[in-house]
Amino acid sequence: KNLSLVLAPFSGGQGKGGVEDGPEYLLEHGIEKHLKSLGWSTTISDPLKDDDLAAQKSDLSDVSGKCKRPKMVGQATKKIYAAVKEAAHKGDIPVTLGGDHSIAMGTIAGTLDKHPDACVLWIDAHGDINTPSTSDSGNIHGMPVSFLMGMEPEACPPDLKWVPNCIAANKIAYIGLRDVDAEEKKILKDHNISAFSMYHVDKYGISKVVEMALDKINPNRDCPIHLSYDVDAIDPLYVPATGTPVRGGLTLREGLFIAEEVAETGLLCALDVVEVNPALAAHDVHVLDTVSAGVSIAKCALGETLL
Ligand code: DIR
Ligand code: MN
Ligand code: MN
Ligand code: MN
Repeated sequence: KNLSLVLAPFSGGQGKGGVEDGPEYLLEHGIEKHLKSLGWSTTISDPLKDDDLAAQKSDLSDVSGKCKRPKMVGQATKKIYAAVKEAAHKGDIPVTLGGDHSIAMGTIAGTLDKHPDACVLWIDAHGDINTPSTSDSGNIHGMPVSFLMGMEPEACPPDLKWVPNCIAANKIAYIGLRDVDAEEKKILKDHNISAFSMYHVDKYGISKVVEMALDKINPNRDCPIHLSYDVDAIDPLYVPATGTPVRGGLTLREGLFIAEEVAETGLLCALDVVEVNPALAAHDVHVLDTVSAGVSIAKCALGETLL
C-alpha cells in the first residue's frame, strides 16, 4: 500500500516563523526511508510549491474580523485539500507534514471526501476549536475544528467558505489537552465532544484513555481513523521546538503509544504531523529531539513495533 507524503510548509495560521520548515526537517531526518522500511511504498506531493508564502504572509491587509491571514490560509488549505483528496481517492494513505495546524482543514476535508464515515482523533495540548468570535489571538491554527464543524457560518471569512461542514460532534475526540480557552471549554461541553485532558491521562492511564476515546467515536472499531497529531501534545521536555509549548504534557512514550494503538486498529486512513518549528529550538539538541519525535509518531502510527 502506498503512502502519499503531502508537504505542507505553511505558517500562516499563526504568527511565528519557522514552522514552514517542518516538512524539510522531517524529510531530512529520513521520514520517507523510515516509512519505506516498514514496508510501505511512498510518493511525495508538494501542493504549495508554486506559492510565494513569505510575500503572502507579509500582506497586512489580509484580515477578516478577528481572523488573521484568512485569504492566505484559505488558499493554502484548499490546495492541501485537493492533494489529500486525490491521494485518498487513489487508495493511498495521506501523511501530511506541517506546517501549523490550520492545514488540518485541508487534510480532514480531503479525508472525509473519500471516507464520509471517518472519525478524527485530535492529539493536542490545545482545543483548536475557537470560532472567529471566541478567538483571542486571531490565529486560525486555533480554530480549524470550528470551521470543520461549520460552527459560525456567518463569521466565516470568504476564503474559508470552501471548508465543508464535515465533522460531526460525535466523530471527534481529543487527547492531551491542557491549555483550553474558557470559551473553548464551553463549546466542548455544549457540543458534548469527547475530550481527554492530561487530568484524564493521569487518572486512568494512557491505555484506558485511548480506549475510551475510540469507544466514543468508533465504538464498533469499523470506521476509518484520521489521526491529526500536534506535536505540542507531548511535553516540551521531549518536544521543545514548537510554537506554543505547554508544560505538563504527555511523556514521549505516552505520545507514541497513542499512535501505536491507532496502528493496532488497522483503521488509520490519514495522518497529520504538525507544529514542528525548528526555528524555536534553543540549540541543536532541541531540533533533533523535536524532529525525531515527529518521525517516531509517523513510524508508530504506520506500524513500527518495539518487538
Ligand atoms: C489559543 C492557542 N487557544 C488560540 N492555540 C494554539 O490561539 O486560539 N493552538 N496554540 O495550537
Ligand atoms: Mn493544534
Ligand atoms: Mn497545540
Ligand atoms: Mn491559550
